[in-house]
Amino acid sequence: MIKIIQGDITTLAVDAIVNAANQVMLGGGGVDGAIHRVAGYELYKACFKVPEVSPGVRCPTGEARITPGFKLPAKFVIHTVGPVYRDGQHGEPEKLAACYRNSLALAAENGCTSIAFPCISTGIYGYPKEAAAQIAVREVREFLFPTETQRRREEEMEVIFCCFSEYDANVYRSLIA
Ligand code: AR6
Repeated sequence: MIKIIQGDITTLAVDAIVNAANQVMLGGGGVDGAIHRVAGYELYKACFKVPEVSPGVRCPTGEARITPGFKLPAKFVIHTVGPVYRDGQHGEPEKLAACYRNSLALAAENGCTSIAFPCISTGIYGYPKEAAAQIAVREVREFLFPTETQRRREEEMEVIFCCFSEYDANVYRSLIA
């Protein structure tokens, strides 16, 4: 099931909320800052323990890592790193799609039956909202209702697009009639 809500992702009592993090994974502005503030210092410590894959990089762009949610109502935080938008010709769509795919896979691996996404990359990283939403919806649909032989996840996973603004929520509503 796909749901669109407008609100603050840190208030959602779901199995996993997704964080639009950066490669260092130690907090930042935007939704990342909000998640760390509510989750508390334990989240910082858990992120710090995530091994670096190269100096200063705990999560490369497009990949995802999981931690507990600590003081959040959500059980887990899935940290993913969206692409910084340049012109759309530098692999940004593929990287953004990978964020959704890898986050959904990690949620499923960890037994989650509900997951909420913010509008990854569309804040500080500057990804155009409509284009980003199209990718988000396409990837979630592909995960929930695959066309080929893969398992349908429709009944196993509730996916929430948690939009901070009414504008963003309307962008998603226009894609999910
Ligand atoms: N709940 C839901 N959505 C939110 C919240 C919230 N509490 N707060 C902001 N948003 P951004 P990015 C929305 O900038 O573009 C950080 O510094 C916001 O309105 O948080 O992927 C990281 O550390 C927008 O729609 O993430 C990285 O360095 C969306 O979340 C960098 O920003 C994403 O905006 C990542 O930039």
